Amino acid sequence: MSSERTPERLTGLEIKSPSSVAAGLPALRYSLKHVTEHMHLGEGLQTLARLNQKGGFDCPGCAWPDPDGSRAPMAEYCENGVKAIAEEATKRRIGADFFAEHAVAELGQWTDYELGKSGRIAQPMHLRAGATHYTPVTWAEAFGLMSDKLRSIEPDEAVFYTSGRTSNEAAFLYQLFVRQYGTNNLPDCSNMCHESTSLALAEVIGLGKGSVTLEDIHQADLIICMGQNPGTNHPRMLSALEKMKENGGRMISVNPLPETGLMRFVNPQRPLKIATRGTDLTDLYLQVKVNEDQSLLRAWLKILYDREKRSPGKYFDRAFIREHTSDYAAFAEMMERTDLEACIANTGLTRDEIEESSGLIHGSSRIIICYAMGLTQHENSVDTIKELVNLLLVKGSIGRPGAGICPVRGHSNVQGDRTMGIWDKLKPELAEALREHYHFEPPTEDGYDVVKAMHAMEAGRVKFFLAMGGNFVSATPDTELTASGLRKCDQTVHISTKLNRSHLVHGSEALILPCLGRTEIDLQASGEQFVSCENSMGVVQLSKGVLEVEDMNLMSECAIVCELARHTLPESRVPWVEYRKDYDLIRDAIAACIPGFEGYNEKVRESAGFYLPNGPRERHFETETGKARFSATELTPHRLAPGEFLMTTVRSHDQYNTTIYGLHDRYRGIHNERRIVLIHQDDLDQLGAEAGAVVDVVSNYEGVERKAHTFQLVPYSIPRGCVAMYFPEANILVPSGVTARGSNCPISKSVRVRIQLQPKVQE
Ligand SMILES: Nc1nc2c(c(=O)[nH]1)N[C@H]1C(S)=C(S)[C@@H](COP(=O)(O)OP(=O)(O)OC[C@H]3O[C@@H](n4cnc5c(=O)[nH]c(N)nc54)[C@H](O)[C@@H]3O)O[C@H]1N2
Ligand SMILES: Nc1nc2c(c(=O)[nH]1)N[C@H]1C(S)=C(S)[C@@H](COP(=O)(O)OP(=O)(O)OC[C@H]3O[C@@H](n4cnc5c(=O)[nH]c(N)nc54)[C@H](O)[C@@H]3O)O[C@H]1N2
Ligand SMILES: [Mo]
Repeated sequence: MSSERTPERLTGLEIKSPSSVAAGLPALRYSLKHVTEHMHLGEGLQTLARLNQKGGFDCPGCAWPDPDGSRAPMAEYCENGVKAIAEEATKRRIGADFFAEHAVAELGQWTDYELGKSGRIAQPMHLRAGATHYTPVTWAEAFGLMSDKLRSIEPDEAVFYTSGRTSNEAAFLYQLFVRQYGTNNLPDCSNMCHESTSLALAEVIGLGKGSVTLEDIHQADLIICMGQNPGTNHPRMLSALEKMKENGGRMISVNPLPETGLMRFVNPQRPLKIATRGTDLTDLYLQVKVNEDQSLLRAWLKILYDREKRSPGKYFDRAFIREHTSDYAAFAEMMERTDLEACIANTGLTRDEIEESSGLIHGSSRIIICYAMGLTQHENSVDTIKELVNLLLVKGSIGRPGAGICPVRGHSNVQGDRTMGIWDKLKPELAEALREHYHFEPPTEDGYDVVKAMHAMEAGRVKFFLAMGGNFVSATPDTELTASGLRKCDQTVHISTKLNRSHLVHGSEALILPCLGRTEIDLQASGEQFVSCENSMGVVQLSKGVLEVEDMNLMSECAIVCELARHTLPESRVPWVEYRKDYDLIRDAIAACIPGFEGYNEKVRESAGFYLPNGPRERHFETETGKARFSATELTPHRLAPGEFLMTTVRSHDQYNTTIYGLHDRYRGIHNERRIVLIHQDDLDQLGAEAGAVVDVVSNYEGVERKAHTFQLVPYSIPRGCVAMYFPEANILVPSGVTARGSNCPISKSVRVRIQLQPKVQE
């Protein structure tokens, strides 16, 4: 078995009933367990106390904002934020001895969970061409190896990936270096995440980001939460939803799975409330079929449109439409053609459910739509997101308090990295700024995004791959193709905190460069440094680590980029040495090159940080028409062949993307196993299988059969014809030739699959 596949061993599935309530005491208990597993309790608690506090560090978990935009004392933390910190602040170390003991091939047989648990990478490591083991290397040698390679190839033969934890400062330097080196090959995790959002929203509201603030969430009349599992992935969002409910707001949840976190919440930070049964969050739960959200939105719009026609001005906000929007005629024409019954049938929901929810929408004037991966990772995602905006536009529900669009971001600084210019495209404004400020001619041609990079590697067009964080082989679709591509590179390099599969699926030669994490003190020649991040609502705040790391030979991400640039581009006039010494100078450069960062150094030192400019929030839409744009797109419902299922991939409650904290998915009642397929009981019966049956899952796109071996069926509340599996185990099934139209995002949330029962093994 090759090392890119997660080992196909079963670990002992236990099925319990799903939880009926999120957070509360169990969450507190589990977070403490994670802390004590990795750290001494005292130190652990001290670290937690500094989390998201004034002068503290930005939680490396999700990108949800802090209350009131400030890192107030006793700011929020959550079970999964605590796990993220414990994972990073672990006292376990791996270095020369560990890598001498374990060959790369052996480590390839470890599960992701086992790899992650090994500890922090404590020194730079090198895998020589043909070697079986990583061996220690000095930092100077490592920079020499990389710069020699980079100087011997064409810039477009190098690829520079970024995950979303990288700070603004490091991201700005990184893209500056890569562009001065001569390429726009800057794929990032965003290409697999909210790329569809960035594209759709830029086109229709003039900014590829959300328009709401945390305060807006509290004030909304109605929140529609679609394709998102905040109880697990953005737990601090639940306290905002709790406030919205206390203020009399309502919530509709749209999700094929009944996610516990969306139903009821007991706030662990309001001990008095723990004693009570908590807050009911969702008023109406719509278990839509996988990827039929666009049909649901279209059905709502059709109902409202027809009624508006009968009673003009009663259902739509005519004044808003007149003053602030364009392209209404094309939208109206599409509505005329829309067949409501067909839309309803596509969703798998009942007419009553759709009527009731459209009633809630009609009765609300301040509406916010929150959404995440359940909407962005499909072929039609860009269109679905435009449909979300159509709904907000007819209601005039954008650019005023309590209303707007809220794409909930993933990685804690994924939005900031994009703001800093990490993108396979170079905006003309940034090109101009780089030219003016640094006196070089940046490349103007688009580079590779994630999927293009995978295909270029596979075609042998990439010689050098550098990852600023992340786990490329496991996070990307089409695992075997990615792995084969990585193996064709001359040199693969990872700037990482923890061991992962991408260190084991490598080019002829490989390097691991261990870096400081968010939680750690970053000491440079001019003293202690801090960095900054942008959260999901466009607030930029500083982040300063608190832990000392004297027992590891680490460098900061900023310092690594400066040294790599200095070695690779000796003639560069960028002050790399000074930037490394004093991050204030990096921020001055950002202020000079990126709009919205004027006075960065002063503003970021204010405890609440600062908001970046946001046009849609002010009803200022910088689109081609100068207004918010209606869209008219085609519906593309799924028509499955007999025996086919539409498979969506989800995160368990015990993982951070490809980092597996544990084997339990407590809220969903699935324990001790990740190799599972959630399936409707009737579909299970139809397959002639029982709960726990062992199966292989197969997908077939463009004539390529992809097979995931050895998964267990779990009967679950999910629409018929749909199944769910965990990311990253199921990535092997996700094609890379078929992607989201326009954004090229992998279709991780709607893959057509077949299920093959494995013959029963005699016991
Ligand atoms: N603890 C923790 N926190 C995280 C992460 C983590 O892995 N662990 N990851 C971070 C990152 S990078 C991201 S992007 C976010 C991800 O946050 P989410 O987007 O919440 O993550 P997913 O688990 O991918 O799940 C999406 C939800 O969409 C639903 N869904 C699946 N298919 C469909 C569909 O077709 N339609 C609809 N309406 N719903 C669907 C699933 O049932 C699930 O509830 O979280 C961030 N925060
Ligand atoms: N099937 C399927 N595939 C998906 C998704 C899905 O829902 N389904 N989701 C997609 C999404 S939304 C995303 S964002 C991507 C995630 O893709 P990535 O961002 O590439 O993956 P992660 O698992 O978050 O990366 C984890 C690694 O980052 C390193 N790391 C952690 N902290 C730091 C740090 O501070 N600095 C540095 N330099 N390294 C650090 C550690 O070594 C760790 O092993 O996956 C995508 N893939
Ligand atoms: Mo993400």
